[in-house]
Amino acid sequence: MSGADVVEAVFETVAGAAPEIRESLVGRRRYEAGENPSGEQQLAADVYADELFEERLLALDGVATYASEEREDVVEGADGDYHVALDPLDGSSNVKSNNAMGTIVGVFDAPLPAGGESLVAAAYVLYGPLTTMVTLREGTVTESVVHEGERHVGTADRSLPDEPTVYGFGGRVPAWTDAFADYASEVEQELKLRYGGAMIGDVNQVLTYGGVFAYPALTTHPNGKLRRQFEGIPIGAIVEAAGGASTDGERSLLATPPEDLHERTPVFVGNRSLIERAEATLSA
Ligand code: P6P
Repeated sequence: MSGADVVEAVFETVAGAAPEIRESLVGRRRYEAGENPSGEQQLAADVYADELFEERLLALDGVATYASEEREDVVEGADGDYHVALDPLDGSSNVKSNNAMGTIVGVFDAPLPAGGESLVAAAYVLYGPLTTMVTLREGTVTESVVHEGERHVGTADRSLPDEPTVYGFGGRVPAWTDAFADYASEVEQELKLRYGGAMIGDVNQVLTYGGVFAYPALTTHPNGKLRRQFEGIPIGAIVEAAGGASTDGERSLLATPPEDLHERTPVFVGNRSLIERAEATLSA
């Protein structure tokens, strides 16, 4: 299979699983005994989604390994040239409050952990009032509605609006650094707050309305909360391809390969002007 065929097969598999993932949430809102490698409690839904995606993605020709936010190590499959990094249910804590959450996918042509230079495709599924899927391949960002596991293209070439409208900043305000608090106080005067507690829902607002999403370095968590491999790189690539920008506070999220599969990074994505201001304020 060509690389394009493998990417399409990954996208089809993830979209195809969306109805089952939605259905699986019913009755799986309880926390399991275990924690994920980031030390976060796992919902039964997290474990179910992770096992479903592992089985189906490793069954694809060309997919050599599977890694997920929910498991310590990379899982070896059959021979292949591509490596899939997944956040099976990003924002799963939102299941209990019935708020939006998503699945994040990165397809790499190098063994994981791998950086932006090895990313060949990325996508996210947003389980909101509708199920939608945003995909990045060959530089183009496409948004589709997923109905009965099939993608129906809505916007063939999604790009950020030139004028930003919304912002969403994570972390508790008392834990914000002084520099980030200065940046936030400027942005709060200009944009509308949209923060839902699941990165995918908040990033999709930025992609739709323009603006900035950030989960910054905190005084309590100097590397922030989000994972570079599973969240920062694929989402940073999607927003950059849509005409926006990303940063970890110093440089594009695609510029620094993760040393550890589960390492955390500060994440800023959105309109380029807002990202540049963030870097300027944080480096002052
Ligand atoms: P907080 C969800 O757990 C997640 O990893 C991201 O999806 C989201 O942006 C962030 O954590 C929310 O964190 O501290 O607001 O609960």
